[in-house]
Amino acid sequence: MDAAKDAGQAASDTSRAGAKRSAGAKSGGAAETHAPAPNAPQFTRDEDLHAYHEMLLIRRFEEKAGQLYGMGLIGGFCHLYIGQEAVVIGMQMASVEGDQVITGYRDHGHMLACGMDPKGVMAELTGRRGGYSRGKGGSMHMFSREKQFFGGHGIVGAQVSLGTGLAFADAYRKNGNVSLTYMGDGAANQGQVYESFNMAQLWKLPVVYVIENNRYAMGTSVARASAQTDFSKRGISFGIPGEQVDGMDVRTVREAATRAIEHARSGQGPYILEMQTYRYRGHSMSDPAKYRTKDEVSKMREEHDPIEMVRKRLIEMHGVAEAELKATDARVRETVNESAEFATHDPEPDPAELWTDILLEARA
Ligand SMILES: Cc1ncc(C[n+]2csc(CCOP(=O)(O)OP(=O)(O)O)c2C)c(N)n1
Ligand SMILES: [Mg+2]
Repeated sequence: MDAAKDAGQAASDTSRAGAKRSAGAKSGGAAETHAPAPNAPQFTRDEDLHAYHEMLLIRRFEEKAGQLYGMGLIGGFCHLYIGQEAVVIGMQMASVEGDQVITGYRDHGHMLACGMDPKGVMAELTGRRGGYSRGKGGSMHMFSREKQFFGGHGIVGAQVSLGTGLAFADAYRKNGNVSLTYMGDGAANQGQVYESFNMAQLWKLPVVYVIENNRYAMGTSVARASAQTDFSKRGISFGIPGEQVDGMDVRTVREAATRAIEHARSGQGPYILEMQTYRYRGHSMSDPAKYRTKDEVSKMREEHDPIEMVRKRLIEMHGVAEAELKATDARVRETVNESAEFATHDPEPDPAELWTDILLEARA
């Protein structure tokens, strides 16, 4: 991938602060997450600039998607990733080309992080021909074999068995790739997750299970829905190692991801990373948000925003001028505006396309 990514891998074997191993980890209630990592590993200037750009692209893209939805230009469901950007960017900074990504329906950030074209993603949201699924899939159903992104899945937990299958294929083909299989805290209570854990450990499959614990599954808090709220322990009965990670700090994410991916790639089997994160927006665009206080949300935004943390570091530690960061923001906004422009002017699919892409003819 790019230079910053390579640099990121080289600099990854620093301290292990910020990640709590499951063996010694306290049972994590929602309230005790997000203490800033005391000795977080440091990023170089280039790594921080890279992380800043990548997270900002997701943030601005999602803000624009929210606007287009409000204008009635996006139909169906739309789940925004705002607040969780450090998770997917930190993971991608530790992965290499060929590693696969699969996730649920809160997926636009993962697509952008994999390098998919913002125009194609936005045009899929608005249901246009130039969208990744030719305008017929929408927010939850986009894929890119070229970028090794395998969706986009609306059935909670369904992607976990598929991601395990990707890892099975990697092991079978001995291609050295790792499957990065994401799920939410709610999905982590699904039965098929544990069938997948069992097979993955039994066959030592190269898969990293990333549990994005944003504290809620729709309107239900982790504490109300989960008997074991420390998700890093969910693999214990199978002997799968796990860690709780500050998922708001891209540095701790990248560090834990490096360790987990190395474990999986070297043939030692699956690894679980519980990313303690937070979503700022509602579950989907139609969420009355009565299950949490406004104070809770603003406290997270003000004290733990993943992008603001990097911005501050760039200015205070790396001596980057504010003007340079503003210029980055302007470039990102331009990219996003171009994608929105395309997504609102590209034609809709021809009605005859209703009958195409439904069944795949088997190859002889
Ligand atoms: C099998 C199944 N059950 C229920 C639903 C309805 N549903 C959609 S999203 C969701 C909550 C999942 O929350 P979580 O896994 O924490 O992911 P998050 O939305 O927080 O990213 C539920 C119950 C579904 N889509 N599929
Ligand atoms: Mg959740």
